[in-house]
Amino acid sequence: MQRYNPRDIEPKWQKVWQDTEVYKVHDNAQGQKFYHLVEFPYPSGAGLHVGHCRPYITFDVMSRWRRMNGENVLYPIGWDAFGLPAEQYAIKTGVHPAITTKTNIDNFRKQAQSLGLSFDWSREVSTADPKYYKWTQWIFLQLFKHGLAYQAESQIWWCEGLKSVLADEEVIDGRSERGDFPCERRSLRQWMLAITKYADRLYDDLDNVDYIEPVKIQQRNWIGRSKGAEVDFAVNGTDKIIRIFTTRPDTMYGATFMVLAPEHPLVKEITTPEQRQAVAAYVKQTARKSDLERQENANKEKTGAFIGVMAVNPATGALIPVWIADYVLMGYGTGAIMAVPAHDERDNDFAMKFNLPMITVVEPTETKNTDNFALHVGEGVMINSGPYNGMRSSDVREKLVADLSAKGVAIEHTNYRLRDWVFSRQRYWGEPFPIVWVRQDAAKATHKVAEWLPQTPVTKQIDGVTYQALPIPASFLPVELPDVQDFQPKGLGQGPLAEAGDWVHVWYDLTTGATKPFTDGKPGDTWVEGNRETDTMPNWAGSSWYFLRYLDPKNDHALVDSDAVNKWMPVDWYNGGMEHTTLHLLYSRFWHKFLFDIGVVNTAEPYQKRTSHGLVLAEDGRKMSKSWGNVVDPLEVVDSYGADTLRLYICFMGPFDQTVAWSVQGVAGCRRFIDRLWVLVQEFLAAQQGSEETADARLLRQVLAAANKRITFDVPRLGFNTAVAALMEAVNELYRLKREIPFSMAYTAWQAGLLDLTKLLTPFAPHVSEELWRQLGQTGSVLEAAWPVYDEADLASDTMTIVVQVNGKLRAQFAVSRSVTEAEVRELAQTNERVRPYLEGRDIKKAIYVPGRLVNFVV
Ligand code: ANZ
Repeated sequence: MQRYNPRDIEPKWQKVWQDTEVYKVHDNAQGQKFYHLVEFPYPSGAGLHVGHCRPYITFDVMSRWRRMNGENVLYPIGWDAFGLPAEQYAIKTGVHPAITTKTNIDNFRKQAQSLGLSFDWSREVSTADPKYYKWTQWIFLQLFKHGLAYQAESQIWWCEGLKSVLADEEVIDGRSERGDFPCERRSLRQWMLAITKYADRLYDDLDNVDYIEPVKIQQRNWIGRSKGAEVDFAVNGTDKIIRIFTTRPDTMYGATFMVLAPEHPLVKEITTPEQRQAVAAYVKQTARKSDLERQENANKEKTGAFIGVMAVNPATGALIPVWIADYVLMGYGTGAIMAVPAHDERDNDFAMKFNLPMITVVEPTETKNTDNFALHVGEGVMINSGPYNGMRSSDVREKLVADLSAKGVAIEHTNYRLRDWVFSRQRYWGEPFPIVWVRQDAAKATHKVAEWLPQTPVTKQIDGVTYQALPIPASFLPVELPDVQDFQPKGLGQGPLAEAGDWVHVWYDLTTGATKPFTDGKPGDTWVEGNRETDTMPNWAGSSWYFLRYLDPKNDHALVDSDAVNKWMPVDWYNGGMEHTTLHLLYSRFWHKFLFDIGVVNTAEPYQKRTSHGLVLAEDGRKMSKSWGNVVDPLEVVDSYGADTLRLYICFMGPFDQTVAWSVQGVAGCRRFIDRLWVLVQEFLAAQQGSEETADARLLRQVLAAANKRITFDVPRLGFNTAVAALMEAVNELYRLKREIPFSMAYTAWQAGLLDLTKLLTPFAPHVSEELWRQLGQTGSVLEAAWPVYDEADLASDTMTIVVQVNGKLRAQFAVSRSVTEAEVRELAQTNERVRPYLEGRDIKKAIYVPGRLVNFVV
């Protein structure tokens, strides 16, 4: 008997599939389109790991299953190839990031192919390829032209360890998401993208997509839309105004003090001389804390400092003291609040700690909570609120704002937690900006250049001179990354590109946007001296639109052809990590909406459905980590057990969305299953076809129909584990049945059954399926076979299995409809050809019938 040897089978079929281009997806192929997207990997030096395998394999299973069901499925892959590690490696070793990236990509591709993933490799994209980033730059150019890319000096995260600016989303608990270095707030001039202009649409359109709820919740919280009002408080004895944001203007009469964020610009101006020292000490103390720490501290003991001045409550005219405290964040609202200690918990803690007055203005309508009647955070009826007494707090909210607006001191305001996206990095390995800085007094752009200019010029000042950002028009893209000798960032505000003198210092043509090296000498009248932007884009740029490039990866004239967009968009199902919810997922929704607005795409949302897979932990239940030596290398599993075993195990390991620990036993179990199935088919192949096929094959059909039904239900619902369990059960059943229905007596039925089984197995274990398929005499590829159709009737429970014994010994078994009579069952049992030989020529003394189960002939 031929043994199962994945080491022979798998490379053999992988080569055949590659040569015959089975995975190539054609836009015009028959069938309903389905776009399955998985997050493309960063091609690190470490190669593919188990974390990649879970989504890639399970969605490969689903893609294959859909194809067998007649759908035209796009399941592409590419490389998120810009980023820090390649650059850090270059700093250490001097090897150019382009070289390491290429080596890593080649390695990843080979590894992915060895898992039997059905990616259409002809659509592969790499974000670091100039042919690709040409279009990333083109999108930036469009954002620039539409006024959505601008420069601003803002409080941003500076990471000394990475020598780079980071976006809020890239800093967790005050440390960099990559590298885990401490970060601090600095004021720096940066490129910004106006994602906040899309805040409402990003928020509201979540109603129109099918994302798992935690993703929607996290995005809504991140956008953090809250409706309220801004109210102006005059600083007593000065002409200064403190503007606050509140969601509870109804509690105005209870505002007994004010709190500014320690870094609020007014603090320096209005602090009284006596308080200056204490205030400066407090400001210094809070500067080191991240916003998150400060928010967490919100539950701990309050700290703060009085700045020596009083403000006027515009509703009551009362003078109230002004404090600073770290629980008020500069980055939210206006960075200042009116404190209402009777109705806000943090203000309440603060008032208790510093002995500040408290006035109750909202009385709960239900029975009073006597334990802590001083603090009531909900709604109720107004008291101590002048003309508003007796009204409901929810009604007062609008009325009070309207009344204060009439006096010019309040305005309705919706606040967002979302900030504009800090879009520049002081790094080498990223997309250059298609921007040249030119002295503003010389920047009289016309023609082609004028077409790409925003309404409001983007400018910056250096040593008292104003420079304007001028675009490199689309026809000159890409702006390729120049070679540099030294990849080391140059410290605050300067990336390695700043050292690429010839590349940076150019002549710029104000009519066409063409550039020439400055050393060439002035080319003509319309040319002016300029310096290229030397920051690069963050690694989130290329991934914000990659799913569009798969549709038309070689197009040199457009980002993507509109026919391809019409054919494939939106992505029907996107799976990826929860950690990308407020980074990549939000960024790409923003870019897509912008591309929708400028007519590049036809849908307001890029992804119709979003799911997320659970983590895979090491066997010891901990995270896989090199330092613990518990990392599972998927390729070692392929090497010792085969890719099909790995695939089955990844599906079988547990519910898709739950964290599971790796189990070597589980892997071995999956391999045993394939071995058993293999042996079953080999036994069948060794059997002879009988002269008569008399056995009732109904039970055989029932086993396959049951498995089919289960898999068909489970796979599109992410029930990969239960789908594999159904296959395992089916094989167990077939082993049982082969004793009752010998191959020779139901040869055709077994053949059909095993072919069906092979097809059911194909999405999960394509290599062994293909091998068995051919062994069973088929010519085409099982990958292109249609998913088997089963007959509901075969499943129906209106059948029962009758066991036939002769003198207590099992002689046959058959299925009959439940509606048959006892006499009919006896008749069928007696004439069954496996029973007949034992009855012929003998006297039947008795025939015992156990209804629905058994007939025993006593002879
Ligand atoms: C007075 C008040 C009374 C408030 C009351 C709440 C309850 P959300 O819903 O998250 O938007 N706030 C405003 N700006 C702040 C800042 N920069 N740092 C810390 N807290 C700030 O929260 C809005 C509420 O958070 C605002 O409404 C303000 O406190 C506080 F019974 O104003 B409230």
